[in-house]
Amino acid sequence: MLEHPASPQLPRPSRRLVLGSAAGSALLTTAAAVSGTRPAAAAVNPAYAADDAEGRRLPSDADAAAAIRAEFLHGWYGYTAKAWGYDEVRPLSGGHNDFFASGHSFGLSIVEALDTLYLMGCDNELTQARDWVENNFDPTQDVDMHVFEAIIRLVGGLIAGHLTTGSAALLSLAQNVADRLLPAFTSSPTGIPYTHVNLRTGQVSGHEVALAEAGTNVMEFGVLSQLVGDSRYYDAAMGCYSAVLARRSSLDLLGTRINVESGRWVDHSSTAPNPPVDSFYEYLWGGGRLLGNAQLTSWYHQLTNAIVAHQTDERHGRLWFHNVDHATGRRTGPTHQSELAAFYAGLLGKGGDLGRAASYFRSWSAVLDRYPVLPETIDYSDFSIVDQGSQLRPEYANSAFDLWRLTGHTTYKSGAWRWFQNMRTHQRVGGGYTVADEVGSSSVRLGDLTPGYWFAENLKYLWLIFSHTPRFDYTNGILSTEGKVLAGALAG
Ligand code: DMJ
Repeated sequence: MLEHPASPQLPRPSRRLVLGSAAGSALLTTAAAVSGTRPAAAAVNPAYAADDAEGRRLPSDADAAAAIRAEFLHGWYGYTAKAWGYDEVRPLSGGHNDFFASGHSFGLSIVEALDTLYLMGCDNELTQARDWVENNFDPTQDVDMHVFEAIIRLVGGLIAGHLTTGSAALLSLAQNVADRLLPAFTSSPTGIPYTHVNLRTGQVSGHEVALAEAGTNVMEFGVLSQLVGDSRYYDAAMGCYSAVLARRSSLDLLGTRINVESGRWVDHSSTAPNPPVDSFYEYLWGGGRLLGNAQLTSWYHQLTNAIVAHQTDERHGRLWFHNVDHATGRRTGPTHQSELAAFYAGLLGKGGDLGRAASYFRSWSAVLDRYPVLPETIDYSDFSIVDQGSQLRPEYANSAFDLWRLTGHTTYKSGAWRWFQNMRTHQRVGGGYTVADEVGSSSVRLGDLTPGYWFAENLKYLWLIFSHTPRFDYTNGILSTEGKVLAGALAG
């Protein structure tokens, strides 16, 4: 059983630049005090234009980047025209959606877009977005807030906004939200957070939490602790990880859902890398690298070795992961894989297993061969669709970016471009981009929502692959699970 590190060292930023930016503000770079290996920067050739390994023609990087930026702005203007100040736009009807709680808005899409606008050099749009957040974002609303979503989207978005604009007000808002979320951790007997906390009253609720919801916070809270010089956020996150790791099985596997008061597993299956446990593992690696925390890195490798040993499932030469009972290693559940698990190719690569990373990426590329866009859930035994929606998700592009950055291989650039073209062909509408309600073999039936994460993730990964922007440190830059740049924003 692992102990909580007695008094975790609060890591400090190793580099902090204050530079003028085109947006008329200062810019801070928090390069991590990183120990351990760094991925090599991918080979950069801005004039690249070639056939990929499958013989598909790629545009030049400059042409691809211009197309990607244009599509981001198409979505952005769709949101600003119809839903400005609301959480999310419904691009077909022109309506809007409250993401966190009905009747309450946090301008989620604006917060999600801040650092993307910066990286893409959309400086006028960034000024407008920053002004809205500084003057209108209200963290005091009487809302039972989903702690996980609030941390990755709002705290992370505000921090990334601060790091790319230098706005002290954005950092102050990030701390304000984090302070209101802290009771979820501090009133828990185990240190594993409740799922919800009321932003106004601090009242907590939701005592059975999924792993990703419990442990996707150390990157945002660690950086926040560094920036404001207050270790409470980092300590809360580390307390949760220690409590969860102490409950791993003798096989080094974790369950899926845990009671935060009793500390007992309520769902004993290890469902990695699927939701709702996915980003728990991502943050062990990401927190280790961003914060120079060797304990997190060690836990990442320990748990990943167990997942690989007990859950890999090779079918028709393709790599997948099946669920097992975390205590016995016995197989549970059907051969289903969520699209959200596609992020795991990139994580495996970042963790050093480039062979399995490439293999798992190929598995998802094969699904993309079959369908116009990736369905939410498939049965990997025959590629049939289990959940026919497609929520405009970024995970395949996330892995393409990670693996391109690690290896420079054209196959990842090519995969990203194909994925972009498919999204543009099938999910673009006059008012932006939208989810699909049903994916068929050659067509999709559209829904009516641009999820907030689309502004944070989908086109950011693509832009970083093709643009070679000087505003991002390709060697040391680190993104959160929500695509927020938490280290490596550079003056443009
Ligand atoms: C995003 O909110 C984050 O990437 C999260 O970790 C899970 N996936 C969604 C988008 O699909």
